[in-house]
Amino acid sequence: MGPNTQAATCQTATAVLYLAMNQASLHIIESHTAGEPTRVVIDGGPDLGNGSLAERAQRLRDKHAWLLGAVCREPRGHEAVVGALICAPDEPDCVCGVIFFNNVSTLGMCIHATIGLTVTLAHLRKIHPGMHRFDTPVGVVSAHLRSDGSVEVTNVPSYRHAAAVAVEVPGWGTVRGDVAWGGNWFFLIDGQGPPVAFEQIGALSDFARDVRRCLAQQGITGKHGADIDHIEVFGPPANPALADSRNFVMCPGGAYDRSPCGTGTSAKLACLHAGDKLRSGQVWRQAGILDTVFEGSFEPLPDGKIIPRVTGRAWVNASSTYIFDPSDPFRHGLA
Ligand code: PYC
Repeated sequence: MGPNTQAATCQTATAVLYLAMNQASLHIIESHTAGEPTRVVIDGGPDLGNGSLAERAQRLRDKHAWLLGAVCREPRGHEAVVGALICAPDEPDCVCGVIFFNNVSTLGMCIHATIGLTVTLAHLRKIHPGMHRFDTPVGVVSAHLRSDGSVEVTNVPSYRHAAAVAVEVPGWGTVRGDVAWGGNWFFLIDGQGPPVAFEQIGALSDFARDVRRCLAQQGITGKHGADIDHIEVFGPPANPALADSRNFVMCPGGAYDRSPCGTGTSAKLACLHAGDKLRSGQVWRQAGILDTVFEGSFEPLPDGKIIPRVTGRAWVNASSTYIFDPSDPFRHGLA
């Protein structure tokens, strides 16, 4: 047997051994959108059956929560990662259905991950520049992949639910914010709390977690008692020539959004519209805590809601096969 044949036999034996040890494997394409990571599950994810995307998201939470830990928790992942599980759409004319998830639960919508999903599908040559519809648990969204690589996402109808709501936060006193829907529930605070600056991430995180806890304790919710699980704090931009505002967004799993948060930008657009501070078609440049920028604009609806459009860019940066060794106690992530 020559050295090449020996090496090939050894590789086959290793592959057979891994197959015997593995419960399953996942194929993931990774990207980041303005600094915020997305991991799209291309192959090997759980079969969630039929029904609406909202029903299937419930099934993911109830029966297949291991996926959240495997993708979005240490030692393989980390808490800033958002996962995207591709599935069959329930609505017509969609490229696919998608369920977004983080380290603790599923998300209604996620714009940075929709941009990540779009460039991922383009990287795989499944889609080309043009308009593409995706079915999500909160409704159909569309993504316009432009030939320069940027992606404009048209989000679900968004609206301000309540303005200048007061919440008592120990150490901070009365904090006022708007409650708005942008595909997730947000509490938007302007000009209170620590300065919105990169060096203040620790203090901003503590402040945002305190606000979220106090909102829940004081019974302040979104529509129909929905949990307000994203806190968004606004301050002036570092460079007014490049952005209109800078935000800090605390996500439900305790990680801050590295991007300007597309659903948070949608909620902001809804509040600007409700306060008569931005006209239809006017562009709002929302910087995030890393000073990367999403551009937003909106179309008003007769009922006072808006259809937000948010544009950003994502870059594919890895393709991975996850291995699930049954003897690995952390193959599904740290608890
Ligand atoms: O871009 O919509 C967004 C988002 C939500 C949570 C993290 N990013």
